[in-house]
Amino acid sequence: MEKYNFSKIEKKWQEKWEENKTFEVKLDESKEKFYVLVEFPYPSGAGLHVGHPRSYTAMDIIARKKRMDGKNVLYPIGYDAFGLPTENYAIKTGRAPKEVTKENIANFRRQLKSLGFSFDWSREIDTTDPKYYKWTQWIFLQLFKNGLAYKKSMPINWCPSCKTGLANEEVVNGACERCGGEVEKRDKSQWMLAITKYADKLLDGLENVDYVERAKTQQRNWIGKSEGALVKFGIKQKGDFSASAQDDMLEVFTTRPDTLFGATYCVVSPEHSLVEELKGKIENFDEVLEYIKQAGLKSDLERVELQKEKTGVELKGIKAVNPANNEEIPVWVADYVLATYGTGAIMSVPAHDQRDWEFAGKYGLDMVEVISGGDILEGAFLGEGGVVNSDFLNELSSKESKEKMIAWLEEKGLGERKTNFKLRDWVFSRQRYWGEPIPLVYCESCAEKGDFQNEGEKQNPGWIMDENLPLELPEVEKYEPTDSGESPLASVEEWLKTTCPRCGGEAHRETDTMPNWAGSSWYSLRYVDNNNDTALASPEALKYWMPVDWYNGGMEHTTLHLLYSRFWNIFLYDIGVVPQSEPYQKRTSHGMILAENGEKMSKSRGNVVNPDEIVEKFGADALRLYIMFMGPFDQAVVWDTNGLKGVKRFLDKVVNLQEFVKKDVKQNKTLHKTIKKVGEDIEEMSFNTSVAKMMEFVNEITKVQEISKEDMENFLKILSPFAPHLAEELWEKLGNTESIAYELWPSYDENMIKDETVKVGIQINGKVRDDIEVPAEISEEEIKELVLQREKVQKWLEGNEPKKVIYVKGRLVSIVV
Ligand code: ANZ
Ligand code: ZN
Repeated sequence: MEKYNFSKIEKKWQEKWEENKTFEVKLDESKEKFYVLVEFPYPSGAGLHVGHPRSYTAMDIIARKKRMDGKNVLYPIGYDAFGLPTENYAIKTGRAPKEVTKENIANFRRQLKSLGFSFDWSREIDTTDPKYYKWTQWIFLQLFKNGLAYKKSMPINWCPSCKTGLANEEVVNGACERCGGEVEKRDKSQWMLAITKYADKLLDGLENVDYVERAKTQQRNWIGKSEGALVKFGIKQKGDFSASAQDDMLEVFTTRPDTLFGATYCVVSPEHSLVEELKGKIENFDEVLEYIKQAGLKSDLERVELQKEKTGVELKGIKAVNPANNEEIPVWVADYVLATYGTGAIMSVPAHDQRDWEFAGKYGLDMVEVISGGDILEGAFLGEGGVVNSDFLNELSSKESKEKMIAWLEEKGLGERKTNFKLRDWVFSRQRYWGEPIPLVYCESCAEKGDFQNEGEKQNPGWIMDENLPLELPEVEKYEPTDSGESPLASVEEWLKTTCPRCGGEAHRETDTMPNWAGSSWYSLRYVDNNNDTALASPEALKYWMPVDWYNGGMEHTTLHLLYSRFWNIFLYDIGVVPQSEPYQKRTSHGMILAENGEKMSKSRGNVVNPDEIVEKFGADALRLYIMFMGPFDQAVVWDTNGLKGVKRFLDKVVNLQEFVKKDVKQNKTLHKTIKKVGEDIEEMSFNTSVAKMMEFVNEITKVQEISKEDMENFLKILSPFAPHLAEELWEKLGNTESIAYELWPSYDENMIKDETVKVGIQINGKVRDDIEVPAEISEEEIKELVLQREKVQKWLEGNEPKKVIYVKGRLVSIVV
């Protein structure tokens, strides 16, 4: 039977919180601030997904707990609303993305409110609101001014079905992340952001923040700093020793200059310019060309896959000269060498590199051991060891010989020290409608005049900033990109044609828009002062609220969103706009919620659980509790609607506790333990164990049927972050008139949590022979083990196993020998 009308209660408290602005916060220097952040949702037409509340509930619990610790807590929410799904929907239905977004946001807002999150609703943001993207555009202009935005024609990932360029990160196993279609390469002039200039700062900054280790590791790997050297190999053509032929050089990047004497051949990537340059000299050019064609069909990922069998073709008629020993070695083209990394060419050291070892084995190429300690007939030796077969490096350690080789190369002009990064610059153009317009115009006459006023203009002759922001998206008739791949903005004549802000002459606007990642790269800054029209946020607000104290989000955002937003923040710090270089002090991550069959929840699989139904049937408190109780927060968990019944029963029992509130009841020890455990568990995000502990407590009170008012109140306080509606309701029923949300978190008494001990007698064959002092709550197993180990007992056993051991709780252990 229904114990309480949760729908009514939940609605009542949601309205009260809204009316009383319970969770709105102001800058207050007298109080310590705490900024809790969750990744704002993309307001899709499908509405909230049951995965959203996992992060939002967890962080709501933390926000509520921190409020009860006396902190001034900022817990904001907003919408990351530009992007493809809405745009694709607009194309299908002919409706304006702006309208669709408005509706979707309204639906998300309703759903979020129905879950009782303690967001400061006065700070809501929407990345598609011109008042917001005015500042996204402003930040872009600062990047441009400072020489961090440049236009470049380059092969981009092109999705023929979405008709748009994609960032590397949006290509998953050669397929478009959005539509799953195959991705091609296409040359396109793109705006790029020079995030690579911030590679070192992005790495160094990780030292000073508290991120889950796997997030740090993923960022480090993504940035991929490698220290090594560039080495120049001379190129010779068969029978041609003329001076010009000797000028050809092949430059390689290696992290192992110490192994140069072991380089027995070189490999260039299929896209390397050397092939074209030596066209006339390569004897098997047709074969090489065919190989290159085949390689072009593979994705980078397929090409570097370690398990895959390596293929290649020798460039016949060409030799490289190893600068260390002047030996002539073959040159190959192979697709396991990528054009986009290092110099697109390598020196191969089969004795000490696994890929080279396999390749050399397959094609019968030479192998020279230069680091001792392994067996190169068995496999490449990757370990450390003494240098051998290497002339002036012999006997040195790997580390010493690296340094010595670099010094030698630099002295002879044959190479230099070089640090490489895997990180690539960020493709910042999309040929789409539903994004922030890039506020630049192209002016032919300014390009010719060459009167450049900042780094951006210097790097991009003719491109002039339009500082009259926001530059609003114009209305268009059709939202599809043009067939040539231009953004639909290219067909809006009156918008496209404009005057140059510098010289007043004829100019045209950039028609590309910004990628979806733009708006989310600085949103944590906007929340602190979301209505500011003269700055992205005031210096005072930034100084008080930033950095975010605790940011929780998905692991899938570690290398994209998290890195991009750190980049923007560090940049804004460098130009004096924000007071801290790192935006997020702490970063944690939740595991996914899987569908009942263990699969990922997705619209296409039709297995998404809609929180609306759950709230209607079980209530928001039950949903919140269930999501927190499902399993360890950082791990994937499987949804089970039946599990909700259990937490619902628990809530019913909590309602019943009211009847057991009596005068003159002693303080409950389990409550003190529960207060301690729940408080500590929240800090550790161990929400499931704290719910379990509260359940244990409630079961105990249900059994003994008595609880003091003070204990009941304290219990409601620790329950309130998890089940805030019910906690408020019962709190009010106890006669309180203020919200429970700002009550101080209860303290526990050390003396009350100490385990009591009892003296237990030990009987052997019916006679008491010994006794032992143990914690009162010791388990049967534990006490039996302790007793059997005792010297006196061992003597009686005389090495035999006891026939029987019986434990009478708290009194006696009886052993029959
Ligand atoms: C010779 C060598 C000897 C190498 C050895 C390794 C071990 P990371 O650490 O990822 O930076 N390499 C360089 N450019 C490449 C490219 N475009 N495509 C594929 N492989 C490339 O790796 C650097 C190493 O990867 C370089 O050092 C080079 O092989 C290879 F015992 O040079 B090494
Ligand atoms: Zn001009």
